[in-house]
Amino acid sequence: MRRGRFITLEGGEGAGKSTQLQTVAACLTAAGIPFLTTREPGGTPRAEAIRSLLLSPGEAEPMASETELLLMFAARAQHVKQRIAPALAAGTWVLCDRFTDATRAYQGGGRGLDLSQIEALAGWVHGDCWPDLTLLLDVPAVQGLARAEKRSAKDRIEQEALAFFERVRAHYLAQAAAEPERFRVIDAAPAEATVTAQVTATVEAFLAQEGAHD
Ligand code: Z5A
Repeated sequence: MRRGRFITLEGGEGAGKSTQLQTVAACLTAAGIPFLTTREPGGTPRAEAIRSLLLSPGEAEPMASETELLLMFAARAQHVKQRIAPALAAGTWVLCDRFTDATRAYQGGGRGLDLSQIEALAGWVHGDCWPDLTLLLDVPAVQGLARAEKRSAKDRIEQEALAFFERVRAHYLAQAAAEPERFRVIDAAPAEATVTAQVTATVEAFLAQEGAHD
């Protein structure tokens, strides 16, 4: 049984990850590849409960950055063990909206937490279970925030200042530059149809590289 491939979508607020996840799904369906779609934080009932805790806004008690980091990894531990690793082992491809690169960008780049501690947690929680392909949807923070604001009320993290999201973006781009074999940077600023065309071409190239077409 050939292990499934693990594909993630990353990017700042309103970059279009949820929208483009459907594009990737359509490519896999057309190629006859069995896959599941999921998201982080979340992806299982317990991990979704942790997501609610992480994203529910304000209240009287602020959330410490360390608490936020550990909850992201608590949700991820559950998600990897219950859903991602079994699917990959069974030959099913996994298409996930965010993964540990988001922790590096938000808790490392955005919050300024120690990156070596994030790497240690990643090693403990998911070992060598890393994505095979990561699509980084890159959009200026101010443009992405405007899209997200139009769509829904702000969650706890979305209430951060613009400078936070600019640090997140810079960190994502640095990660992509450091791991060019895994990352593909997609210009997510143009209209949706243009972004969809870029994503389709990128996924098609990956499928060809993997010999994954029927
Ligand atoms: N987080 C973290 O801090 N650490 C971690 O380890 C993880 C996550 C895993 C929840 O993530 C939060 O958790 C998130 C990061 C943090 N922070 N916040 N804040 P999420 O992925 O569930 O939430 P999100 O980043 O806020 O996603 P989003 O705002 O839903 O963005 P999106 O999925 O990238 O965008 P979208 O829903 O596809 O599109 C947003 C709107 O723009 C929508 O109305 C679309 O129709 C529109 N859109 C999409 N593409 C375009 C184009 N090209 N042009 C114009 N309009 C467009």
